[in-house]
Amino acid sequence: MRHLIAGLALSTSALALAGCVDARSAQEAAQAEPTAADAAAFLDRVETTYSEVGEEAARISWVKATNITYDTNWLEARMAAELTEMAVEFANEAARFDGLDLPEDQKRKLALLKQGITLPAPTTAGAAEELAQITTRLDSTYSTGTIDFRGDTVPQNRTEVLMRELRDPAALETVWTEWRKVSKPMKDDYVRMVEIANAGAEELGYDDLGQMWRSGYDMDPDEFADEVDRLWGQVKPLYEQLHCTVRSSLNEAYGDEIAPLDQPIRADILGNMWAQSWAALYGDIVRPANPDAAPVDIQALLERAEATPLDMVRTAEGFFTSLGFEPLPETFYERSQITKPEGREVVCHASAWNLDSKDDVRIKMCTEVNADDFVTVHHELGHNFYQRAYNIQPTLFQSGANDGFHEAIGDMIALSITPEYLVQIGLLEQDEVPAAEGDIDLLMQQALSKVAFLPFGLLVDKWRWEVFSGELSPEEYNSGWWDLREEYQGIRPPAERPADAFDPGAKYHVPGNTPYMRYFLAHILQFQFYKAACDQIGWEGPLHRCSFYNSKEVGERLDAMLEAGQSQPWPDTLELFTGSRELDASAVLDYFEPLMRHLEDENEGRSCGW
Ligand code: X8Z
Ligand code: ZN
Repeated sequence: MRHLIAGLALSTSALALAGCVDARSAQEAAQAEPTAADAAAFLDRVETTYSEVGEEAARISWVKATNITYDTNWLEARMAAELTEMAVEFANEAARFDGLDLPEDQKRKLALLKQGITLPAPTTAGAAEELAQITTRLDSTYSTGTIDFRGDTVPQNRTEVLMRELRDPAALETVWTEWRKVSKPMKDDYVRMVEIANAGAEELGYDDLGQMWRSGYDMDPDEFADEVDRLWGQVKPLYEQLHCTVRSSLNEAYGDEIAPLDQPIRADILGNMWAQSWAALYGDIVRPANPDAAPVDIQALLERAEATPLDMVRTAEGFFTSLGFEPLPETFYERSQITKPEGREVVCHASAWNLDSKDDVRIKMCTEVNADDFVTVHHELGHNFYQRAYNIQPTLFQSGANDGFHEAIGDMIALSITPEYLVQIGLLEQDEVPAAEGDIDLLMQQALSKVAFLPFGLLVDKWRWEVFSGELSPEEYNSGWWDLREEYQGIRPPAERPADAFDPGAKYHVPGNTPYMRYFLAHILQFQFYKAACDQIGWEGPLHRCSFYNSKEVGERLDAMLEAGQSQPWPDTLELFTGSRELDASAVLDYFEPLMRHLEDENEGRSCGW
């Protein structure tokens, strides 16, 4: 799911038309001092153009993402180039109205035009085209990448399953290392891409692209950088406790050679290709504290119910409709890609789409029946319900309050997947609900996914910010990446990395150019939203036991937050739903409070840290 402006496309004919009109009016307008009426007319023209071309852009991207071929790559690259040129032209034109006394909504739209481009190109001839060819190539290289493993050719999405399920360190190291061979050839393209996009950002008045990305949060970009550090400071003690206990469990499972107690953890033994979620360790490596009251195994429940991927999506939709949201249109089910199709290359990384800014919403996933994907279908539908809610806004306000909000909605819903909720939807029997003594295990399971993610969510863009600012030279891209991985996550590669490796490229969002700080924010915000929803229903028990399934009151307030889209600064929207104007990780700490106490006890006497 891309940002509106970054995702818009243009057909040749539409471009010719828009280009003609743009050129003439820009010349005319440039001759006179712009007035408020000129600004209003300009914004009308931009919004009309974007809403017309947006649908075609989205359809081209959809066709490419669900069928990667030479031709669909070609079409997407051309579309992306045209769109970048157009967005840059609009951004430059928007600057002409700086200093005019305009209504708030118009000022906001003009500001959004200036900072809403993910990868700007400079106006130099050919730059947008070169940039688009590079980004299309990077994206396809990732999605069509395969590894050789035990005599098989394994596609990208199956490598993730191997990392989750294998327990032989040598095999894990092979899969992990092989997958990073796919990103090695991306390096030169990435270096060139950074040069072009930085030049584009500078033309638009930013120091570099990182500063431009940080400027999308209704606050000073430097303050935003401080803000994420402040949030990290709030949750870091919890992460350190989790790290300590998991390292100790790994040491018991694998011994001192593979998992020594005085070093960062080997990145390939954490159950995930990027060590961003450690949930796969729960059970056999991170053992239940109370085996008699162990938490429910979602995958086993889904299998017992013979649930298909489609059933999983319908269940997630059911949560939203229980809050009072309209059901998804039939076209959602006709047109979505729910499972990986045979016989063609697709982008498996999950995404949610808004094709026409009306009701043609879809997801694109390669869903498998497991607990991770059960959460991911909720995540993706969160995007779709957000998109549908803000379609009432003018085109330039059709986006999340900030990108962290967009990523947090479905996850906030998924936090409500409690044992009691599973009983309500018939996946679990009442007498199977684990006793309260099992809560530590339930929280451990959640922490392995949500708390383990936090430093990863933070560091991906810390790395990109350093790359964009030039603090890291191309020769230092990989070592700089591992410095951050060690500093924040406390992990290390299984063996020394080759000098020419480009390990950040092995994570989808780097070749895909999706900013990543949104996920860090979302991992804080989802708990803030969830706690607010639980307060709204008057929940008084432990936070992690709360489910707001069926609450029309929560639904109404959620809808109000979603409908606002990007029409006002995000603190206003946050206040609408939570009563607070600040990002705050204390809901994370509240949620995990019993686990934190348990971990502190368990880790007593251990030497934690790295
Ligand atoms: O990319 C995603 C979503 C699509 S927006 C599946 N996520 C991040 C990731 O997979 O790295 C969700 C959590 C973090
Ligand atoms: Zn998402």
